[in-house]
Amino acid sequence: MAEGLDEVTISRAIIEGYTKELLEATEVDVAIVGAGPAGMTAGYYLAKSGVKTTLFERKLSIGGGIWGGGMMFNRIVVQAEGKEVLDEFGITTKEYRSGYYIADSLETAATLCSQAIKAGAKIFNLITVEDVMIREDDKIAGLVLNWSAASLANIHVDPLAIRARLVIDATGHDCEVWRIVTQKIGARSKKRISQTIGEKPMWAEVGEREIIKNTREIYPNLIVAGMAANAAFGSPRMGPIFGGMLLSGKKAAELAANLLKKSRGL
Ligand code: 48F
Repeated sequence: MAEGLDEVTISRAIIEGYTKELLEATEVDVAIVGAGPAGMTAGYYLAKSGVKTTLFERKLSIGGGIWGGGMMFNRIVVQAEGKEVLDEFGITTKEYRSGYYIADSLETAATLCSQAIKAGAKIFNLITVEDVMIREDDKIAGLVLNWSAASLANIHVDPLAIRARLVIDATGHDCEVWRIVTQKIGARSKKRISQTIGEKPMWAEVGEREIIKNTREIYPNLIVAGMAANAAFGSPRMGPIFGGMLLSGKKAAELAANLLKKSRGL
């Protein structure tokens, strides 16, 4: 048992450890907004392939909509393709019927997070992305961040900014990053911007199919993934089937890795 434990030393360890990582996060290859299933899956695959990747999550807990499963029954369902991604993470699945697999939502959220971090992705919780930086040629160049708690301060607290070569909007049903882009620069942009449409009513089969094609670079240097992709392109929500979220995160990572390679002339 250690003796003479000193609270100030503990505090310094936390402050130094955290700020070192936050400083590292001011220049990244890929910044992912939202640590739900799509964001964490994208973060895992990108970090695994050696891309410097950071996730910003507004809430205290990561995981987004996974924890609650379906109507707070903490189980999720995936189809065969989604199961392959869960297998890659080592998450247990049980076959329910042919083509339907059940997983524990707590194991899923915890393992996606743990594997993304072990692969090298950094996750910052309690930080809200409140704006984007746009530079030459109307391209996304970074993110504008604030402590989520700043909104409780009842005064304007100015944010800080980080540079990112690519941004992935994995903010779920509200597709917040894309919404910011359409609202703030839509009319003024040299690029053609379609307005955010919002998701259509629940239709699992169509939603799961369309999410893959909707996962794409929606604006220069901005990829939409997960439910944000379906909300941005007006496709259906799909309820507690999660394969699409995992596959969308995986596709976003592949797209991002290819775009980075292209921009480096590889
Ligand atoms: O909502 P969320 O889980 O999105 P997802 O990864 O998965 C959707 C499913 O959970 C479910 C579904 C399955 O069929 O439809 O809903 O697409 O995770 C999004 C995360 O982004 C965070 C939010 O707190 C959540 O954890 N987030 C949202 N806006 C911001 C943000 C923001 N502006 N800054 C930081 N984090």
